[in-house]
Amino acid sequence: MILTSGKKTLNLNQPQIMGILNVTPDSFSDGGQYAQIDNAFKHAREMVEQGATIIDIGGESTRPGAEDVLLNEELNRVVPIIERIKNELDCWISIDTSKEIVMTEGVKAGADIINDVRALREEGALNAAVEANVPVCLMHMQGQPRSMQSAPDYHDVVAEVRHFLIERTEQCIKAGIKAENIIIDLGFGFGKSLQHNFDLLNATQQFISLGFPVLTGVSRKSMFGQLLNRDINDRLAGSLAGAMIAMQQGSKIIRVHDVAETVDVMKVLQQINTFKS
Ligand code: PT1
Repeated sequence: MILTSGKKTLNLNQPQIMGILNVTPDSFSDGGQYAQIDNAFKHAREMVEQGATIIDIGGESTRPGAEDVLLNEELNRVVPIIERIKNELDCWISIDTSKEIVMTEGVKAGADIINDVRALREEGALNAAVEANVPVCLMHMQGQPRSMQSAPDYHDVVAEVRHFLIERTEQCIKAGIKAENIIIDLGFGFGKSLQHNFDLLNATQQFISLGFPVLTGVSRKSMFGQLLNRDINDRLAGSLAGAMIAMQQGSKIIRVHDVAETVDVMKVLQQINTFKS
């Protein structure tokens, strides 16, 4: 299975590591805009050197409790760093946004993938993604970031998330997104309890069988905080175990903070597995 964006290709017969680059104001020093871009760029370069083949750039925090961010603020955060990475690094760039205009301007600036935690359900987003004609990641979320963790509720979490992703991929294909450009994501931590998250992780294979590449994002999330009683900077071992469980079932894109360590896990798995396409 090969993912294509413009002239670039990505081999999904083996897992690819997506490095997380947050460009929200609290993520980097406030030594002015140039210093922020420079710090973000150095972080991206380090992740590529460690083996990330995709850098996921997000200017809106979607962590539980996060507030919305204004359009111009988000654009000012993401466009300059996309341009710099496009010019100076050899990797794919993913733009993590739900906003139509950020999708369009992000792809214009050099993004190769649109990553939308709201699965193109915001006004204008689906149309922007069709026009952009690049791969898109469609994620499941119950509720909205600000309040999604207050009372996650499912009768059968695996069946319901699967049903959502089947319906949403069909709607997107009908609207003009190419089937070969669709990536799906179970949405760990997005309106899910501890048990919901682990039930989904254990059911990854049931999503692989839908025929779309599966992206897994569990890095440093509170599912490990709760299970292991670890704060955010002490969740590496849990996150690596989670990444391994996902990769073993066939997840092809792993979204992480800790690139070098996750690449090691991937290589260990590669040595005992020929990854299925
Ligand atoms: C994700 C993801 C994302 N996660 C995709 N994009 C975040 N495709 C941002 C917690 O429980 O999984 N897939 N973009 C970050 N969001 C969260 C959510 C961070 C929950 C932390 C938690 O701690």
